[in-house]
Amino acid sequence: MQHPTPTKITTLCLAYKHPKILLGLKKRGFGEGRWNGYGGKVEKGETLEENVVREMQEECGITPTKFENRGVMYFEFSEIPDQVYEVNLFLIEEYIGEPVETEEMKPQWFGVSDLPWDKMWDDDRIWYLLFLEGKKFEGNFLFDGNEKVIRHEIEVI
Ligand code: 6OG
Repeated sequence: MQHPTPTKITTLCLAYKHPKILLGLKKRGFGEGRWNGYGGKVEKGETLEENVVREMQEECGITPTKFENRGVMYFEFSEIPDQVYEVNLFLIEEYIGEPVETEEMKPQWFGVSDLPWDKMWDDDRIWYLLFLEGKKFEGNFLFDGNEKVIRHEIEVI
C-alpha cells in the first residue's frame, strides 16, 4: 500500500488487557474532547519506542515495559492539505505505575464492548476490531471538514 508523505510523525498507545482498554480524554490541543490512546509527536533524534515511553510517562504517569508495534495509519484532511499525520500504533502489554490525570489527559478504563464511540475519532470504528483481534495493519484515511472519514483503505500485514 502506498502512503502519503507525513508532515507529523506520532505514536498512538493503547494499554489493553481483555476485556479492558485504557483511553485518555484529551483535555487540550488536537483532538480535544475525544477519548483516544496516548501518544504524540516523535521528536528529532527520538525513536518510536522512546516516544512511547516518554509520552505515556508525561501524559499518563506510567512507564511501559512491554509493548509492540501493531501497524501504522496515515490521516489526511481534505480542508487542511498540508497536514498529514503518520500514527504508529502500539499495544502496551505491561507497564509500571498507575494511570493518573495530567494536564493533557484524563485516564479511564473501558470495557471493549462499551467504548465511547460518539466521543472518539471517526476512524476508530474502522480499525479497533482489527486491533482488538491482535492484528497488525496499515491504513490510509481521508477526513472531510466535519472530521468524518470519507475514504479509507486498510490492509492486514
Ligand atoms: P499531538 O498532536 O497532540 O498528538 N491522532 C489520532 N488518533 C486517532 N484515533 N485518529 C486520528 O484521526 C488521529 N490523529 C492523530 C496521534 C496527537 C495524538 O492523536 C493521535 C497522537 O497520539 C485523525 O502531539
